Amino acid sequence: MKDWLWFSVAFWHTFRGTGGDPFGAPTKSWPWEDGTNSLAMAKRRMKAHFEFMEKLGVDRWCFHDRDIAPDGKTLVETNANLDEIVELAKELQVGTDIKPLWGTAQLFMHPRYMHGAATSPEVKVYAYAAAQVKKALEVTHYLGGENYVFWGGREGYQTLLNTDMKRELEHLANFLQAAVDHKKKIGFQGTLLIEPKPQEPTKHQYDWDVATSFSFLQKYGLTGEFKINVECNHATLSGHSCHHELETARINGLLGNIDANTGDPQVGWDTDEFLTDISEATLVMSSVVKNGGLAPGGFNFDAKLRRESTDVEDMFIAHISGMDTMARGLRNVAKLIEDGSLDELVRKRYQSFDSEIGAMIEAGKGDFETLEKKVLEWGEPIVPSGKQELAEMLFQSAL
Ligand code: XLS
Ligand code: NI
Ligand code: NI
Repeated sequence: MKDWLWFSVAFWHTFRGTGGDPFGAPTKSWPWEDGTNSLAMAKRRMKAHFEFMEKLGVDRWCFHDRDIAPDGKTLVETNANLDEIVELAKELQVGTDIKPLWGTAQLFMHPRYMHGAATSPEVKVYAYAAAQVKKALEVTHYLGGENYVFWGGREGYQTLLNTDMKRELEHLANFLQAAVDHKKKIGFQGTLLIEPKPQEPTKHQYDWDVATSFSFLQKYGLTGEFKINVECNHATLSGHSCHHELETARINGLLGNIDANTGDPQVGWDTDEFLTDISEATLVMSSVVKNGGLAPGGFNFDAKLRRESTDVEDMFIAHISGMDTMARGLRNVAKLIEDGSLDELVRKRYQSFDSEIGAMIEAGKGDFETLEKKVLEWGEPIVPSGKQELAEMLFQSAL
């Protein structure tokens, strides 16, 4: 199980989540917090984070540059703060197997990014974002991180009336290409990942879903340099199931990482809940197994405690429950594979394409004239049952 399930703690939710929401004040008061955003506090928090990971037995973590260290007054000061915390994290990693699953730059919180980062109409903001990603790539590399994620947050628009979509997409593509170049320059071997999300906070984001992101990568010649980080809650927001997004990524050779969380279909917001649904986890794990695993990616718990969960113990319960759910999903997939009935049902459903004509079509040689002749010879096709209820029954009985 350990080979299949690489778990990661998301620093921003677990150590910077306050329990606040648009209508309510923060609810958490962790014993190590002093209510400031000082460098000393950032250090104490990082130590608490490592203690948490060690107690939990998880050896991967994910972070944004700005969650782990406070902003300074200038970029120089901000980078110096970051260096201090990264140095501490590096020391805390010594003698453990702990390292980042991925790092990323937070390009959405600061007011300078109100129009976007790489898609901002302001060239100075584009440059600032570049400088920030440069540094974030370097520290991820320094900490032995295995991947680097791009999730823009504000790379989209509220209305096209004031937006030049073509220019923004081209800027974004150039930005990502420059990130690839810098990655190679510093010798970072990790995978670069794009994390699709349809909207929120902007009305429309350019990386709407896996298929949209894939066509963007293709159009700008970036395939081969990027994989996809599928977040289940983002799938919900784009009107897809997580399974659909995972399969779309997988069959295109793009499945690199999973932000293992879940949303609420009745809330319509990235609620980032821990995934505890065994059926959902089984579908997720079936894609992972078909993908031959995710390495060097894994499962990042991009999930937060509910506002009402305020005990330190709840941090443990949430992560343990998230891990157990994925593990049970994996077990169920093993059961389904060993039983073989579901695979057999799918195989049978397409077996007419194993015929001579079917093979011809699959080889791209099914010309319309030949097929018309066949129809005249065969007559009206007799179409067999799709066996959907049987498929659902086989799936459910493995849970
Ligand atoms: C937000 C995203 C974010 C990314 C990292 O919705 O999920 O948390 O994973 O920037
Ligand atoms: Ni995410
Ligand atoms: Ni999200």
